[in-house]
Amino acid sequence: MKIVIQAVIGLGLVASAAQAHAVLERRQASPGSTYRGVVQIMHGCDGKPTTKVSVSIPEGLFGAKPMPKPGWTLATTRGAYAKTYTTHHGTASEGVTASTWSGGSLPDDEVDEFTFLAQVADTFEPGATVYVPVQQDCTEGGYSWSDIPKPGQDAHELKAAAPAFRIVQVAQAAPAKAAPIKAGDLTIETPWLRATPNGAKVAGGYVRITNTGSAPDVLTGATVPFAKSGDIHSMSMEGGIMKMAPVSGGLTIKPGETVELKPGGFHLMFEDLTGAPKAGETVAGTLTFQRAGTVPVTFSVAPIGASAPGGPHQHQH
Ligand SMILES: [Cu+2]
Repeated sequence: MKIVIQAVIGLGLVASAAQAHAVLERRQASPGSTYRGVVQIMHGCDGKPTTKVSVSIPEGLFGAKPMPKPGWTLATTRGAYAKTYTTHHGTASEGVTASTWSGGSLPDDEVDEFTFLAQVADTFEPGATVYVPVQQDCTEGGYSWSDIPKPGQDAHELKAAAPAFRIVQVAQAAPAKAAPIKAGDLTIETPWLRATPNGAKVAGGYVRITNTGSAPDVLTGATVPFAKSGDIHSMSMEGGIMKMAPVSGGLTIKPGETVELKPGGFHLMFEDLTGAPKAGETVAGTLTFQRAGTVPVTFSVAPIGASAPGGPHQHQH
């Protein structure tokens, strides 16, 4: 009997030693995206509360910004990157390389999160693992969650594995941005649709229209082969509920104005669907204007629920 009890206790010790106290909540990011690094501290040190958490930002994550936490003092370390990264607004060759939250007290039986945002270099290969070492200090003792597996080694064998996430490729939502279409005084850019599940009754369409002329024009409707009708809808919050309504008389685009139809705002509403657009396809359709007439456009199809035509890789400016 005694032997059995000892064996059970022994197993318990092994299990707790292999259990990481510091983990990243988000396990995936795609090259070129913004990663939200949420370091979760799951336990203290041998029952003692955590008083300091230091996160190292590895090479390849640039433009890092830590999030302050009430009750904790935030300090950052800046340094040069090994490489220079291209951003939307220039290049980045240095930045935050570590951030430390200290002065708080996180009891052993509570959990908390320490967050940073960083750009993921677009040079990462899908399948790569990015390790984010974390130093955890308590009122007594501490842990250095910084072990990185050698090639062929299983991360589970490590005593104090560094929190990590994987680089994954996002399904390329849409083909390369099509050239803007000119129709009289109008410039029509990035017509796109959201893919719909089979059996869906409606599909949303989006587009950006600029009026470079001196007279207003009005978008009155749209067509695609798989829908019996295409109208303009508005979306607005009413008493905390999102409501859609047809825009009577169409959507006016004043001289010099750019109107963007986008998720959560004005949109094309295709109804009575006879087919379902699939992500990655293109769909030939038309937009109808009072002055510019009927303009052929090609809608690209983004995944179900996408908020932008190019998926998370594309930034809206
Ligand atoms: Cu609608």
